[in-house]
Amino acid sequence: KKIKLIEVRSELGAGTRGASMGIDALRVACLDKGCDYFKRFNSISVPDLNYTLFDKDLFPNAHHIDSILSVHKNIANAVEQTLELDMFPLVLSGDHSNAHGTIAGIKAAYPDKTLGVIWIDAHADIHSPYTSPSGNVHGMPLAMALNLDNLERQINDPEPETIFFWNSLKKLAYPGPKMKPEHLVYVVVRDTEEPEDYLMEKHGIKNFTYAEFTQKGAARVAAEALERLRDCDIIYVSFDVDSLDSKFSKGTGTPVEVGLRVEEAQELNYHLLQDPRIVCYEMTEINPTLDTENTMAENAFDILETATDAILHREFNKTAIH
Ligand code: DIR
Ligand code: MN
Ligand code: MN
Ligand code: MN
Repeated sequence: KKIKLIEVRSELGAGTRGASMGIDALRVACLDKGCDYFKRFNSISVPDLNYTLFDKDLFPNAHHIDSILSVHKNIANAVEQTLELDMFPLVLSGDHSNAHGTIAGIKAAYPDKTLGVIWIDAHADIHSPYTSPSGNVHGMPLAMALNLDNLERQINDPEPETIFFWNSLKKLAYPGPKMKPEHLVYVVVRDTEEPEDYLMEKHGIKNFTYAEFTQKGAARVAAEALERLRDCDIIYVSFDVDSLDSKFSKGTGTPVEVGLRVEEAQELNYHLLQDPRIVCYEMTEINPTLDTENTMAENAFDILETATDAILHREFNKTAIH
């Protein structure tokens, strides 16, 4: 199976500007390391709408949610089309709200398959406009995919326009929930708000904490995460670079202490991506404007190369066996 790079520069969901340059920072890191990575794969760029950034106050409980709906439609189309061409969509994206567009595209390509998601992140990203303390949509993609408003923990009263776009996003590409809470697995989530804790507890969503990760090791965590998704036909892995410890992720909008080392992230991604059910991978939230030496993108690029090797190696194994 061939990999296709899908470049999504939208940073509309982030609270800090600059993640739209993350892909270019990865390209610079690649050149500086003398790699030919970006010459090896076809790539397409999904149009973004960052020029609407001046509208920030229009939707205080979900900034830019109007433009984000358009961006997600574009992402979903690109991902769906790539899967239908029997290629592997490897999404490089600005901010993590884009992951919902990716999930919508996967569901559009495989409406009858059961989708599992492995979310490697410092954050749970399961807010809605009703519960978000920041109004930043990169904290909401999983609630869109799961169709969760979490009104039990409502703290905001979004305007009708916000609710209109929110409901449109939840319905994008598929009329109901695109996945079930029991088919979501978190890795190293460690910076959550109370409404998110409530949902994680209510639905029994598994989070492999960093303490559990260091105790069990990457291989066992990967095996256990995949085993939890045993009922799933297809799996999507979403890698937010702030899953890394803040020592290695200065160039991201919301760095958090006590997270993965670069080598640990490589090992985790390598083991996960051995599973042939994984149909799509995403890396997100690289913001080179916060990073003077481009260290964030260099670390992320090392992880991207390992993840890519795992996808290619897995396909090689499959061909070798059959
Ligand atoms: C926080 C931060 N939970 C929010 N979320 C981030 O604003 O909703 N997600 N940074 O990646
Ligand atoms: Mn995230
Ligand atoms: Mn995060
Ligand atoms: Mn099940």
